[in-house]
Amino acid sequence: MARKFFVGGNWKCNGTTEEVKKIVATLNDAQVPPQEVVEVVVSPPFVFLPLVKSTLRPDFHVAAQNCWVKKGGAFTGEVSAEMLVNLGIPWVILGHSERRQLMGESNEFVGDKTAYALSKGLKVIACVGETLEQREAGSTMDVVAAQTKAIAERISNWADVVIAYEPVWAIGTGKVATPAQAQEVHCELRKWLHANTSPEVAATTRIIYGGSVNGGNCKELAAQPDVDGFLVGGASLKPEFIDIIKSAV
Ligand code: G2H
Repeated sequence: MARKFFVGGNWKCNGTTEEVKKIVATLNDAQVPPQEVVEVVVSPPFVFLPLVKSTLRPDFHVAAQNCWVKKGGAFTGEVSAEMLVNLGIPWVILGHSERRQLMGESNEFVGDKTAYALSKGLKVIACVGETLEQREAGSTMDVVAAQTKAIAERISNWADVVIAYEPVWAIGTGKVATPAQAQEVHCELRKWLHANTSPEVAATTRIIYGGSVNGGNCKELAAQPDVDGFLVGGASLKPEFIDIIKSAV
């Protein structure tokens, strides 16, 4: 089964109401390949989710950037999976390196969050990736495998998971992985899924690349056989996000 190209826009902690309306207007006006060819999901900060959901074109979808690890309650400042479902938000990004590094989210915590979000009916963009020190120490695949294993041990429904490989050294730095570097890790990750989940999961799970993707480098990355799309940060706030969506074809 062919894997449908997936392009996510992670707006991170950016935007005002006016800026969000402008980005949505640009997306709504864009001529892009049909949703049968490319799945587009944008992820604004929590506070803008209802606005974006209610104004965004219907062929694009919305993701939250995080959610709480279990049912809501006395967890000040958190947003639960149930709340996202209640708002009609279909996707959530979990385990982004900024949360792993800045908020201390462990592999196990990200695995628990992924399992809980899936159990509530959310689809998950699960992020993995190594730091520069880990890459230089030759442990890229060990790190990525351990992050993926913590998820694999807790879930069985891979149909609602997209894995985002985001090398930490490439995030927001302008230092994009080369197409060969991305392909190498994506291919190894797919082999890991084959050995540790099932051949079907390995063949069908989308593995997307994130880290300084822009309108200029997306085509070559998209041409790699195991790169099934992108998670885009900085460039998803700009009109060049449209060019990145178009790299699907
Ligand atoms: C990686 C990416 C989006 P950027 O974090 O998740 O951000 O494209 O700005 O490197």
